[in-house]
Amino acid sequence: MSNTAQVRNSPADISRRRFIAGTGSILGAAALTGHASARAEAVPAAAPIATGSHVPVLVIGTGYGGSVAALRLAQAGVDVHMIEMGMAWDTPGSDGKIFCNTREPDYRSYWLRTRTKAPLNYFLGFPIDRDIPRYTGILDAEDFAGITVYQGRGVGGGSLVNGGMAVTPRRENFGAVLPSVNADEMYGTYYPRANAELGVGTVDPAWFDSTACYQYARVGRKHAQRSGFPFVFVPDVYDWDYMKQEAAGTVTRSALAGEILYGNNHGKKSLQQTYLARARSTGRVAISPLHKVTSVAPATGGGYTVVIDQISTGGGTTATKTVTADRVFFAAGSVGTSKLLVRLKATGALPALNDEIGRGWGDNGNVMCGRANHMWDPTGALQSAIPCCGIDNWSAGGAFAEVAPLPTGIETYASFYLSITNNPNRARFSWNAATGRVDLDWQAAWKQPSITMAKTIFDKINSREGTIYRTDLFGVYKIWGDHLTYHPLGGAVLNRATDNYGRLTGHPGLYVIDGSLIPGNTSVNPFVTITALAERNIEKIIATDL
Ligand code: FAE
Repeated sequence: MSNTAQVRNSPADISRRRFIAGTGSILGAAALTGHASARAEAVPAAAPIATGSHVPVLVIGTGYGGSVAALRLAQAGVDVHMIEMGMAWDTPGSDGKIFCNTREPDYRSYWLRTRTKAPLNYFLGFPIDRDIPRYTGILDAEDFAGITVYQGRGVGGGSLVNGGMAVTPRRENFGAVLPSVNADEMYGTYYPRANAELGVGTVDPAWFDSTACYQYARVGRKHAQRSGFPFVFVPDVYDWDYMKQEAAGTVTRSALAGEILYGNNHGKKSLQQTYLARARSTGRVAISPLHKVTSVAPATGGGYTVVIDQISTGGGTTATKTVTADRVFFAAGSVGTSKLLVRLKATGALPALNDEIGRGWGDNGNVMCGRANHMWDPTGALQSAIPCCGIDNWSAGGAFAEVAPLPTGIETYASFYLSITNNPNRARFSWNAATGRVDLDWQAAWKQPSITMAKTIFDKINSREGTIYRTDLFGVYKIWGDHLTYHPLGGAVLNRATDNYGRLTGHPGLYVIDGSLIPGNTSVNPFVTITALAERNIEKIIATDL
């Protein structure tokens, strides 16, 4: 039930109505004037893989797991070829920029869609999606029956589109995150290694207290603390010194210009700047963008035959290549790896995979909501798109809420949150022979536990502050953003579908090394755990298998 009816004449309601009157026309106009930008063809990176070639190691995907594997294997003297279905994202478009802005999504924004599918798809009750040319854009909004799963597409995977929030789970929660993994090793060695390689840092608290661009976060802190919730700063891979210069007006703005979801042109240390740069500098790592793996099967004489479609920026197949590899690492992300393995098992290409393949998938309990503040609590027209803090109510209420930005460029009086919750529901991927697709049996109603957990925070804050939920951000009178996840996890769970280091059962030389190893929830944002687990597993694999 919404609080709106109970507090209809509250100051918050008045401030909201004034805000709507003042800004509705601006946003309405923005929503209605969507236009299609000219297309820019991608320039492929040097030497894409050739049909008939043989490689010692082939890595499917260039996100966190794949990048860790490539760097460490190359440092151990092994040649690696990485196959990436998305673009290289190293060439500016006609506007001189590699990535487009959240306020003006163009052909670069979405993966093979003709209309944007913004996670926050309404404002003031108006839909804000717009038509775009179909193109191999950076953000995939992949629809399953009960949920839309957002994923990064391109060299760098999710690091290209994510908020960079680099969070190590609290140690007391780790046993539930990865039950078969030694916590001492993770917290003593692999989490520190991952954080160092990713370039993780925390906002300067003194600057946080004074800068206009985090007023929204300070309002979030005030409200959390007044309701008795622990407030925490959250580390990030964004370059905090660069952000200070953005605020001072001495460099080109990125986080302070609303860039995030469709890529950051400056400031963000994506995998292209960290693991992948170091991997490439070994001279042993090659990457083929706009190449999609469609099959992996045992080759006669040992190793694996890998079939790869080369695709155009319109999504069509321009060539089909067959290569062989001694070893193959599945690093296509939770959804990508699960879909491949489920199909390859069901169609007989990898018959010895076990029945755990496709199981144990979770959404990391993601749910979003907004609150309408009083007029004396403005959240600021200038908002850094990089979140830097959260409300930790995990142990008491099962929710960890990021204080998230709404970087619209205008004052909204809104507080916005992405909550990670301890949702127990797990879904399964399965092969649908009739459609030739892999289905996921997640049900929309399975988000209810997440809403209940998030409400342990926001009902209390609303009650304390005399405020209400926003109802205009996810539809017409809809409070909860419960139709999506940014954090797919599971589908090839560690120590079930694989051994305790990611080796797939039944097929020696095949490994999983991405978010599909994690059984559905990390209690915080997942990429540091994905990276640290990959560091742990590849160390063991190099020591014992190669
Ligand atoms: P991922 O990074 O998804 O990489 C997989 C790669 O494989 C992709 O580049 C795919 O294009 C590619 N691929 C897939 N199938 C194929 C195929 N058949 N052939 C060739 N290539 C293929 O996997 N996490 C955080 O910790 N903090 C955040 O602040 C945060 N914010 C997020 C915001 C958004 C909008 C999104 C979408 C995600 C966010 N995440 C965040 C989640 C995080 O990015 C995600 O957990 C990791 O990227 C997953 O890493 P993987 O290595 O599993």
